[in-house]
Amino acid sequence: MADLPDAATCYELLARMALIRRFEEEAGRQYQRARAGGFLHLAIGEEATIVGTTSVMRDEDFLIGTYRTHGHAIARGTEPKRVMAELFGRVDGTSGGRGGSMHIFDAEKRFMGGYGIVGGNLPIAAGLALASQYKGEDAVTVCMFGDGASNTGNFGETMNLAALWKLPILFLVENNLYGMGTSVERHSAQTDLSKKAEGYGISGERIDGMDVAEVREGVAEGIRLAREEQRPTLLEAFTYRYKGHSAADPEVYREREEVEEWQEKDPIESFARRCREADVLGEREVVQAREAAEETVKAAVKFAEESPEPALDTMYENLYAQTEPGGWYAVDERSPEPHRGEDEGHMPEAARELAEAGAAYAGQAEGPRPNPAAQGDVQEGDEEQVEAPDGDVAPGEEDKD
Ligand SMILES: Cc1ncc(C[n+]2csc(CCOP(=O)(O)OP(=O)(O)O)c2C)c(N)n1
Ligand SMILES: [Mg+2]
Repeated sequence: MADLPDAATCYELLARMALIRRFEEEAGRQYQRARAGGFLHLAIGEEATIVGTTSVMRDEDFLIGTYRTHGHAIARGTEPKRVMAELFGRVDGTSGGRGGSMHIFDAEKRFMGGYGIVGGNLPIAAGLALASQYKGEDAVTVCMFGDGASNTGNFGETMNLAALWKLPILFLVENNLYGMGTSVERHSAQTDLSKKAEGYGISGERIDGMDVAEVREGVAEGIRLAREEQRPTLLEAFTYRYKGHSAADPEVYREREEVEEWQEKDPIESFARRCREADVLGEREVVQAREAAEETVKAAVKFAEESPEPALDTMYENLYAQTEPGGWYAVDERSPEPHRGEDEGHMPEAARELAEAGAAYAGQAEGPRPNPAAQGDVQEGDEEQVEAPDGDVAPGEEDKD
């Protein structure tokens, strides 16, 4: 068992895990209240893997994750209120309210996202590490991804280049035993995921992802190898998500007892107990960590509620599209029937309505209008003309809560 660090570090680890837990519980609650939209993937149960990892990273190191990364950003130092505002789709969110839960991003804290494509963050991580190497900088990239992602082509391609180019990178697979509803035994021929990059010349190790002290130890060594010896490694952290894959998961693929078994190894409870038993922390500090988390999360919700929604006339800002917008993809998981915009066949029409409503709301004359993208790198004459609307209400006006 890994040694406990000093008392101040133990408090910081406990407080950070408690904050992330409380934040995610509240995010789930706000999602049920329809305050947070889109998808919502919670990492409740995985806090030790997240916090143990970030606690041994330097400020200049990069962290990149998946779509289950509210906690990763907070652990890296992003203000919880900005993460909550992002879930609420508000302008003060980490991505200006445009990204939502799956696209938390904070370049200042070197938290580089936030990706919805399984395995999509792996090549980007290699790019970050290559940039550091190229510029002669000391930074290490830590790339976290799921057990399911270890089956993607991106995994093999990235491991090959990382080993070949001796990139300063640490791969950490958060093995929570499932990719959506498919268990690791059913989705991966090699179930010892720490071995999965050996053929590419990257060795690995398995660690207990429910033990924050052990995660720190394993990750610190992996980072050292990356920084000092330019040796990428692959850590496999065993962890577990207590909640479903996303808010809509009926969880028919696992038994209640299995969840309860893992809850007995709860990373926060077990670490608090160990700290108390070793007399490193007292009961007062444990309570204080919880209360501080409660306060911060309450303030985060208030901040998110008070932050304005992005103005409709900014709808096309920061978008890259080569043609007229062809619709959007959204799945509202709160009820099973298709919602506005979710039926592919209706997409172009729904997108046009939305665009017209946005323009009307912004006080622009009815179409045709020049494509705003033409102000960017689109050549004159390339822009598509938008047809005039037959009257509409601004979206959101009909369904304000
Ligand atoms: C390329 C790609 N394929 C499929 C999906 C659909 N999908 C979303 S999450 C997920 C499971 C991924 O599981 P894992 O990598 O173990 O991460 P976890 O959700 O357990 O954190 C899948 C298949 C996707 N988003 N991207
Ligand atoms: Mg998984």
